[in-house]
Amino acid sequence: MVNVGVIGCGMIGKAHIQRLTSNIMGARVVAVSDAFEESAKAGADICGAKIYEDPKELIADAEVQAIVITTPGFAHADLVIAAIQAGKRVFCEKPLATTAEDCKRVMAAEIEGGKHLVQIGFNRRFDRGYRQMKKVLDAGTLGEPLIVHCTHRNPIVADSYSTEMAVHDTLIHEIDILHWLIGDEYASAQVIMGKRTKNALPHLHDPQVMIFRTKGGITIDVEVFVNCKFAYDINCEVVCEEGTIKLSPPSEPIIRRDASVSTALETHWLTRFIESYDTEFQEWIDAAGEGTINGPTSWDGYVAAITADAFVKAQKTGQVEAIELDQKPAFYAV
Ligand code: ISE
Repeated sequence: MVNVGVIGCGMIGKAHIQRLTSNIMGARVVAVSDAFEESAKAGADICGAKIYEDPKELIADAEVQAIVITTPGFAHADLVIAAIQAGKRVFCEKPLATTAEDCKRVMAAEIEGGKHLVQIGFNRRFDRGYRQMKKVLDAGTLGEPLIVHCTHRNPIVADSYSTEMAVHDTLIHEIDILHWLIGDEYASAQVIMGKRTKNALPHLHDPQVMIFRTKGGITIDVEVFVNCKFAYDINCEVVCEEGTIKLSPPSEPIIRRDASVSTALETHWLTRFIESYDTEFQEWIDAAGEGTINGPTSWDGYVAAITADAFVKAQKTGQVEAIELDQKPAFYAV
């Protein structure tokens, strides 16, 4: 049994406490912490855990063997580093940190400790559909990938959602999944700010088309449209030299009625990716039991941060911006 401490009991934190308590084998949540007392209590109520006001005390608790961090992004880096220094495995929701410099601090601490302890919550890598696509692409039967077309549509977002969040909150998933899927590195970022929907608040430019070029010459376009109204609609198609492959969503029945055919679409990311979250946590707990990490690393968190910065710059300049990574440390080579 792996004893887990959860720092951050907001919406996603509570969902993870629930899943660790009810769906995941071999784990139990023994401690929780949140900046807001009520949220901490709500989290503790799900699993009967003790509450820490100070997250650093939770990290130091000898009973806590592994840590989940779901606080707002700005608090991640220091907590992850504290967990590394305590020699504990840590699952940090995306983003690893809000700046590339902070990601580097985390990597430096992890390398100094000499053990892979950090996994980033890029849950799409655990989605059945993306995994099936990767298997086929890796087998090479379709030839080399040439173009990737994606849509990332949310029906609606909170009033506080900003134009930059289209990168940091939304595109960030494609930023992580696509370099993993096609096995290439990003070279440049560009954003096309086209015609705006009437359904977004004036401070938010919506939709936007994000364009990547990879070092290997692949072109990727991602439509980010967060007030699309009709569904939570995630699509991804890779066009290769000898065929194409398209992400299949979790299946829903096909209904024929009144001379038409229909299939329900998802309306929320928590339900669209629910299975991937369960798989992600089960594999994290299984790997923790074996003393390993089997998912996106601090390096992937750093790649996401650098790439997101280039896209935010491109939103402002309207130009093609370079995505420049440091040399990958040998520690993260596998
Ligand atoms: C949210 O934070 C997510 O992670 C969702 O997957 C994404 O679709 C949404 O746009 C984000 O705000």
